[in-house]
This record gives sequence, structure tokens and C-alpha cells, in this order.
Amino acid sequence: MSTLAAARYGKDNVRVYKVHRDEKAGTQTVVEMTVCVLLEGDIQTSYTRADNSVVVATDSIKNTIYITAKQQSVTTPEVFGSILGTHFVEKYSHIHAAHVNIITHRWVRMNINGKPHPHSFIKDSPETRNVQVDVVEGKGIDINSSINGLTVLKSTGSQFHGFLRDEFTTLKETWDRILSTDVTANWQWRRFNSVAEVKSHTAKFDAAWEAARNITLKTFAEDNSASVQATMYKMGELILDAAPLVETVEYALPNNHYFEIDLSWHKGTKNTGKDAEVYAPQSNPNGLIKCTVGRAAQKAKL
Ligand code: AZA
Repeated sequence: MSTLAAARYGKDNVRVYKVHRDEKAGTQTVVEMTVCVLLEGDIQTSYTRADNSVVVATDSIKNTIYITAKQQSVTTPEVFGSILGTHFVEKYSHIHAAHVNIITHRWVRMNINGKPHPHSFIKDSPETRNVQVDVVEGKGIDINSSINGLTVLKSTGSQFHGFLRDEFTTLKETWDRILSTDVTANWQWRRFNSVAEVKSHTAKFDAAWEAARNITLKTFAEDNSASVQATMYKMGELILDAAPLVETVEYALPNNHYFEIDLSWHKGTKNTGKDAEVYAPQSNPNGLIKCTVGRAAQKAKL
């Protein structure tokens, strides 16, 4: 005997572009997103008895994403995701949860001759702003916002010493090293009761994203880092201070290593320690450091 233990389905990788034309100012603004919507509810029989009567076709889900993008603002993604997810739960009595993931791609307005161009944009990095919105009937709306793929490097101002040494240790202590990482940072909002409540906080979502990004960059640059662990914790603390509705901040930082190269074999060339200039960037293996920073009395989840 078997049973359907869990099920959700929907449309993934729905690519959506929306332009906003400000006729008065003569400027246009664009948003490009990749959207995933997965539904849960009384859909078991579609798996166990080939009963398609309970299936909102994934094609209809895709159409709903387009229509909602036409009818509603897609900024902020937190509000758009809440409207979209709530639609499915309210429209179909047998759908009890909608899980919406939105990846917003980076299109930054070009500066031409020192002036912001009215309708031209550059993708200056693979960085994305993502949201995961979970709308659960009778419970509310959970929103997790994130920065992904923000790659940073500092050529000094990072140390790593005093770590545990035993018979497995070969790593040398360092008081001056290169530090580079691809930032994944996400922050979990306290639960919202309704779309109206999410909408009432619209401005806070952009503000939190901007604060999280600025804090990440400023702390990375300015902290004389004792370790990835110590620096990321400072970032998390500062984001919690900046965004009172945020309950937890989570970072996942790979340590993208740059190894010194001993070039003494070539005419005694000095290229280690204070003479190091040419390094070998490493693809793998890499350190991976994670943490969740919560308000006092909250437990970390890893
Ligand atoms: N944290 C660091 O910042 N650097 C490291 C580690 C670590 O845990 N391990 N090796 N190098």
C-alpha cells in the first residue's frame, strides 16, 4: 500500500517583462522576472485516480501570472507575489496554499553623457533580487526576500588566525588575505495576515532590500575581517536593526579562495607573503559559511 505523502504543482520559469511608460517625464522603467507558482490543496485524486477535474492547468497558472502582471504593479515583488498567491487561494476553494517564487533580474538605467538615459538599461551583474511568498489559507502570508549572486572581493583587510590546530591542520595563519564571496542573503518577514496588510508595508520592502545590500557592501568593505563568520554576523545584526519587521537574516557565503603562488623556482622570484602579487583563483573546493541571525530568544536554523 502506498499513499501520497505530499504534492504541489504549478508553472516554473515563467519569464515576464513589464515596461512602465511615464509619458510626462518621458522615461520608461523596466522589470524582468522569472516566476514560479506551485499550488497545494485537495489535489490528491489527480495523482491517485487520474482525476483531472481538480487540476488548474499549469498553462492557466502561467496565463494568470501574465494577467496579474498586466493588472497590478510588479514592484515590489513582495506585494506582487502576495497578490498573485492570494488569487489562487481565494479563486479556487480546493486550493489551500500557493507558493510563489520571483527572481527579479538586474536592469540598471544607463548613464549616457553623464545623464540617466530615459529608456536604456544595462545588466551590470548576474545579481538578482528574489522573493519567496507562501500564502496559506487560514494562516497568512510568509515572505522571504533575498539578494543572490552579489560577488565581492577585497584585496586586503581580512585575516584568519587563531583557529583550531591539530594533526589535520596544514592551513597557515594569515593577518592579511584576499577575501571574496558570492553573497546570498535572505531575510524573513514576520507573518502578514492579508494582502492589504502586505500592501500597507510596501515601502518597507524596497527599503529593506536597499539597506541589506548597502549593509552587506559597507560591512564587507570596512570590517577588518577576523573571519567570514564574524563579518557575516555583523551584517545580520545591522539588517535586523534597520528592518524592524524582519525576524531573521540568513547568510550563505562561499569563501572563494585565492592562493599564493611560490615563484621562487624562476630566478628566485619573490611572490609570497608581503611580496605576493600574482595569485591563483580557485574554483573548488571552497569554504561555505552559513548563519541565521535572529532577535534574542530566537533559535538559529541551519
Ligand atoms: N572561516 C574563514 O573566514 N576562513 C577560513 C575558514 C573559516 O572557517 N576555514 N578556512 N579558512
